[in-house]
Amino acid sequence: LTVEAVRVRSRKMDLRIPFETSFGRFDSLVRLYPEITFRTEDGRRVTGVGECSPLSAPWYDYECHRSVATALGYLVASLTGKPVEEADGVASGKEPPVTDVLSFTSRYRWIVGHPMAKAGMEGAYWDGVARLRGVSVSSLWGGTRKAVLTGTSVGLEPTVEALMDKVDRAVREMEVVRVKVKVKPGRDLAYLDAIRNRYPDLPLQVDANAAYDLFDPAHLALLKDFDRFGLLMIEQPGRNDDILDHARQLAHLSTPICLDESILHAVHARQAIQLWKEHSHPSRLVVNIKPPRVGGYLEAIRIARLCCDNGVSVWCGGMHESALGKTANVHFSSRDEVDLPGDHVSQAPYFVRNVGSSPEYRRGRLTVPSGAGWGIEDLDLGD
Ligand code: OSB
Ligand code: MG
Repeated sequence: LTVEAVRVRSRKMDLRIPFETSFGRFDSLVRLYPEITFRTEDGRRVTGVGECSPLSAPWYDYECHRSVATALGYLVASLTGKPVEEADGVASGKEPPVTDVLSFTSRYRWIVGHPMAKAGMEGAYWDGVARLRGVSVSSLWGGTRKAVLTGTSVGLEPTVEALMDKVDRAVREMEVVRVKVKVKPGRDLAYLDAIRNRYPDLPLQVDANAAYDLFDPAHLALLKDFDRFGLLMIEQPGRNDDILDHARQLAHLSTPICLDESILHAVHARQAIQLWKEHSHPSRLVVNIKPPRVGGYLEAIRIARLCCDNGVSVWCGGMHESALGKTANVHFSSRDEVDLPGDHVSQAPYFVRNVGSSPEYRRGRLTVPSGAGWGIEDLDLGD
């Protein structure tokens, strides 16, 4: 199998409704799509496409669409014209096809960081290999689920009424199986009170995107107060680069802590599990696995297995991917370690114009596409 050509297309995509989190508010995003043309020994050609889904400025982490474009330049140069090992053997059961993809990713392993650029490129590899075999990426990865559960992520709103409007829609119209709301200090307790008053039993969780200071007594008191809302988890309350203090400073909370920004690879996951064993309990740790954040799908699968083996729940978060990236997340979520609902759908279809259809959605469940590759029949990336 040879990488014959790689090209990258990018599209600026307008969001239907602006999204606000503790780090900022945005109404459009640039998505980059690496496309690889592979040639087989017997002269067959197949193409695969992946998606890079950074934000437009380094809000969430250091990556943004400009840094991804720069990193992709190095990735393309490292891959072009080079042979990669022919994949031998489809994943069976729980085993991801590790050896096959390693010969591909090893070409660009020298590049430090830039996980979102790498994840998009690796996505193109998986799509291509799955197409070559005429199977879905989910089956290549050993996915077992035919459908995956989904919740939605509701952004910050300036008033309680505006937030309740969004929550009402998520529960009554979309019928998602759980709701996640963004929080930050001062925009938390009153909002959660309102949601719980109307929906006492709704599976509910919050995401702070690092907005709380784990050494500020007032912030710690707020987080402790969240316990009375019976939340599924508090996602990333503290700073990105501090797993240790998430474990130590929040051990007295009964609400599980979910790490998003803090987990960039399996080593971080192993360290988090170790710290929760020492200071708390693994059942009070949750990991939000985003393939873009961890540099690709193989690393995502590694983290999922590690967590599962240690009694840590995992789910698949989102980066406001377009239909391609979301579909890739759905394929990943079909593995049985992924035991909690993901952030796969939004209030209005995210983008004014998307690049293809999303997986079939009904009442909180998305069907895992069964066609070859990602299985998106009407994908249209333009030129
Ligand atoms: O922290 O999970 C996050 C969106 C962009 C960047 C970070 C996050 C999010 C979301 C929405 O919460 C996820 C989605 O609906 O794609
Ligand atoms: Mg998050």
